[in-house]
Amino acid sequence: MRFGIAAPLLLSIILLTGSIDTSADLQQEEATITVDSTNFRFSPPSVTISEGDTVRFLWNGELLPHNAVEGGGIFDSGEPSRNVDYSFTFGLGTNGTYEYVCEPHEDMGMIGTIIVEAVNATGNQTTEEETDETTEEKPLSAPFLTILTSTAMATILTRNSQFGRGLSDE
Ligand SMILES: [Cu+2]
Repeated sequence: MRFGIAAPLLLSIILLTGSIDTSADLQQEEATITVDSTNFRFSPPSVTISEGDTVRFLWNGELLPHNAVEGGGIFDSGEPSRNVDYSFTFGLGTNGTYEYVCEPHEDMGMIGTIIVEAVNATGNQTTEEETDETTEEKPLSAPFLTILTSTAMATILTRNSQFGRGLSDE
């Protein structure tokens, strides 16, 4: 009995986690940008990401204070600092090319580029289909139970009448 319940449960867990993993891969990737050993360059100087992805400016114990400020004001890591951990997520509809600078070192060429590519939101459709399949399976058990119950009732009724007839015959 336990196995009979455990098997479908395991299957649905595998299906669920499988779909979660796929959507996570599609929607959330992170590109980390640091400062290279010259102290005046972002590394990598150019990244290509997709809508929904995050850029993370991350450096620790740098010789000089840096920041990352997008030209159009889309993002701004704040005051230049030797230690920065600043993340920015590019939402849907933000596809395009973005240039950002390190304000204290812009003149030295500390400029970076982020290319955001458009994404078609197809990842959600598989999740909806899987939900439909699960709900479709449930109504099947109701008619089956009705048939089973009426068959049992008919058998009992037939036996009772036969037994009754048998009694009266003797
Ligand atoms: Cu800098």
